[in-house]
Amino acid sequence: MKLYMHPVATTARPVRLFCAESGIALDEEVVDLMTGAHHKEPFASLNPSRQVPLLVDGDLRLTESSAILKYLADKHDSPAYPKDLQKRAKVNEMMDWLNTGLMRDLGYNLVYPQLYPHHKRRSDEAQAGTIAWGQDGARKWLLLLDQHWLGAGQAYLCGDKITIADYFGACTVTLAELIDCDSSQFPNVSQWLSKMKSLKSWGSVNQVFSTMVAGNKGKSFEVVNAR
Ligand SMILES: N[C@@H](CCC(=O)N[C@@H](CS)C(=O)NCC(=O)O)C(=O)O
Repeated sequence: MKLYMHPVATTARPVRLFCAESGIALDEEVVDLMTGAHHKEPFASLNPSRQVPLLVDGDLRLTESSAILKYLADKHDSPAYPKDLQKRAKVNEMMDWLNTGLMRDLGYNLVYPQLYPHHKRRSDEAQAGTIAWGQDGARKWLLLLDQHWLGAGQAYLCGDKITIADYFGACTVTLAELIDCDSSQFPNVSQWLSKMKSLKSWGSVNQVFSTMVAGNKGKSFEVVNAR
């Protein structure tokens, strides 16, 4: 199995983390997003959406990090994607919530427009409006994550056991670190993230990401504030 990825990519990190933690062997190939390798052949034909991650398993070509996690968990019979219909539905719910809510506002409207030139809006007014929208949305989703999803005192997003939603969610939430956000203002999120960061593979999988976080510390960003 081959995973086309970039080590900083929010959508590739959960797949790599889950595989590392589960002992799933992956042949990894870096697609250098910084030099535009995803717009060039051979990658552009392999994934016409020109995004990572892409998993190739025999004749199967699979995009979408959420779908890749579910496929790999099923293929390897992982307890991190429960077979029980209702437990599985809750994991799916959580992953959709993260992907369509938090990721949209935190990633596409707040972090990416501030970090990546091709996500920057065309005018200062559009840029400021996008960022303000992202700040409001990200605050709303992070408060919900803190007080609703994790607020019941459970250890992980879907109960007392780690699931693929946690791998997915931890990599989405830590995106905020790239713009120097302080997660301690969301205490339940912070506690859960500490658990995720204590996984034995967290450090190695997130090495390049952590270097980028450290390099952005102290720079001036519009951040998320709980109030
Ligand atoms: N919905 C997709 C999104 C994939 C995605 O946004 N990938 C980013 C990296 S995190 C990418 O490849 N971006 C290329 C670009 O911005 O040009 C997934 O979850 O896999």
